[in-house]
Amino acid sequence: MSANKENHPMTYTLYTSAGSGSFVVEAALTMAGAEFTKIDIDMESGTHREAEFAALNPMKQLPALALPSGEVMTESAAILIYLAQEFAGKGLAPEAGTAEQARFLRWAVFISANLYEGVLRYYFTQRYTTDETPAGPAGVKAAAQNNMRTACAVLEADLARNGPWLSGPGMTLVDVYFTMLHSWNPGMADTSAMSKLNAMVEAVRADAVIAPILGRHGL
Ligand SMILES: N[C@@H](CCC(=O)N[C@@H](CS)C(=O)NCC(=O)O)C(=O)O
Repeated sequence: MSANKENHPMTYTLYTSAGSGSFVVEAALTMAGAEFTKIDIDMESGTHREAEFAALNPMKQLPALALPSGEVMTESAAILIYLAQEFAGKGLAPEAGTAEQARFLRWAVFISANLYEGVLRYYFTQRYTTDETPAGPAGVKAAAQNNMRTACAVLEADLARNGPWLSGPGMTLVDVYFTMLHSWNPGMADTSAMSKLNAMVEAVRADAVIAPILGRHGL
């Protein structure tokens, strides 16, 4: 499982588990046409919490991506931004220095900070409270959903102004990133109030490159 700078592979190595946040990194590498190998981490049996993986990502989370240099990157949004820069011109993100790229960067961090974080608060509620009464976790879940609904409303309003995609005239990684979060949807939004986001998600789902990766991840 190791990735070290002395003895590193010449390609990217993606530590992955079906249905996890590794989906969007796999999508990015595929869109880029990058060579990569995958190492399956069995999250159900807790392999991500074992010492060998924890040495790569002390947060014990996926995705993790070993670069050809041997450097290991974590944090899905940072990985997407890095790959977009490494594979400029492959349609992963708008061109650097444009208004569209500013929106791409904004939404990549926004989705990570608000939606990914909201999903984690929803599914791993017990980590976010020391209140062990039934109301403790229930309140954290409800607050997470409220926050995600607010974030979706912000994105929906932006699509109304600049759509049909979140950045640029075509699909980029932020649309794929949102689609992943949307597929985990723990009641993140009133779907009738997000028709533009829903249409964007349908378009991502119909994309010939992305559809089979979504299928492999069961998303
Ligand atoms: N901020 C991280 C969050 C990653 C994350 O929470 N990944 C989940 C899988 S989707 C995970 O590994 N969870 C296992 C755990 O926290 O125990 C990112 O954006 O990459």
